[in-house]
Amino acid sequence: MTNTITVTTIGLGYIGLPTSALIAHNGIKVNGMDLNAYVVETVNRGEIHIVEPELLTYVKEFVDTGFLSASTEVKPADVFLIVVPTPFKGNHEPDISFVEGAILSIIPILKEGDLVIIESTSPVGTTERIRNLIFTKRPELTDNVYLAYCPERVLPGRVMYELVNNDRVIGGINEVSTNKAVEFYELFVKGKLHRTNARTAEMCKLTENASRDVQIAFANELSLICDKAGIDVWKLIQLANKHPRVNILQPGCGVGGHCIAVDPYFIVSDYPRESQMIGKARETNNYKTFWVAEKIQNAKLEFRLKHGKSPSIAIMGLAFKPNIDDLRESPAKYIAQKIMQNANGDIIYLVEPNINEHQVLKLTHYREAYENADVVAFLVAHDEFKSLNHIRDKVIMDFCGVFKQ
Ligand code: SAJ
Repeated sequence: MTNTITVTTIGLGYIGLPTSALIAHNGIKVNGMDLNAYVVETVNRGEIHIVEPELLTYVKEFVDTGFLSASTEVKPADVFLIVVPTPFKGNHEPDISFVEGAILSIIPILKEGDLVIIESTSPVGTTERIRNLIFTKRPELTDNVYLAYCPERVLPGRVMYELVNNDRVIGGINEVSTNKAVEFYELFVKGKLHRTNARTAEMCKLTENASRDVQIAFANELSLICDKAGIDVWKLIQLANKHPRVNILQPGCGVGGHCIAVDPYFIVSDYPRESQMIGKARETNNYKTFWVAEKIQNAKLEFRLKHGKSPSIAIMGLAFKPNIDDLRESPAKYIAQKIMQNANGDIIYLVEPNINEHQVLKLTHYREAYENADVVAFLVAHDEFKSLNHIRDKVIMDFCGVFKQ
């Protein structure tokens, strides 16, 4: 495959825009399509609508040089990359309507020899369904259009580096499709490209995140056991991990984000009988969030019994994981909301050092909240919190290992 090909990306979000910018950086003309006119206008001005280090520099440079452009309509191209969200409906069933919508929009402009790649996280069998959809609507293209699944696996905050350097798993609907997709990724990926079939590639993405979910659930389950048994879970895990073949992850206040707490349901909803452990891990990690909220409520009641007044409470951390500002799907934010709902006029300090100002939530500086509150609940192990000294006369609830040795 040569750099004279053109690419259309559908979806200019957290993955679609960085991927488009990177492809443009390799001298390939890319048009990104997004239904959101604001996103399209922003990109065409050489600006970005998401927070991701280095991305702005790429977008600005390649919009200026004409290699990257955006539009609200799909443009004909040689390669189509589908990078739209796959949320779930009620009942935790995957919703692939955005992927189907994207495919329906390109079917009329597909031509012989085109390559279509789905990157969106998808339930097993999606690529085969998409193949049937394309070849039913355009039977003359049967076996003349190539189709493959290639999941992204980048970590927000490191996207521009990981898009280039991570290994990729690529599975076509047939061998020739796999090979065409590999040739395409070779143009901009330095990591290894691993060939497989579409079903395995789809399951691989789900497996990666389900595996992490199960491992975190194990750590969270240990934290519940240790709380009852009077054992310091952080010390326990540290000691158990001294075994050369044991590597336990860290407990926290639940699992958040848009991937690990979502993707396992894509397996459970299609294979409910078989996926007992994967389903249970989801339950355990969700339960941990409820448990933390209950613990804080109980600490509040105990304080009231002991001191005859309600405590002020500091909620330390709102993001879904340490050292980021992303509050979406955050267990800590859910816990904060629960505590606020039951506040009855009590003072609650909300702390998130990675956010200066929030439109709805009133935030307090972490040092001020820590010094003033009677009960301090650490929900996210942000670096800032690690510099605080343990104060004896406070009720300190460390749910994320800020003070672990
Ligand atoms: N967490 C713990 N304990 C741990 C590690 C994480 O409680 O020991 C919690 C975090 O606090 C957070 C959640 O898990 O709430 C998820 O955080 P994460 O850093 O594990 O993952 P994400 O959601 O930011 O990104 C994941 C990554 N997948 C894996 O590590 C297997 C990333 O590579 C994927 O690209 C991304 O999901 C995705 O898009 O699927």
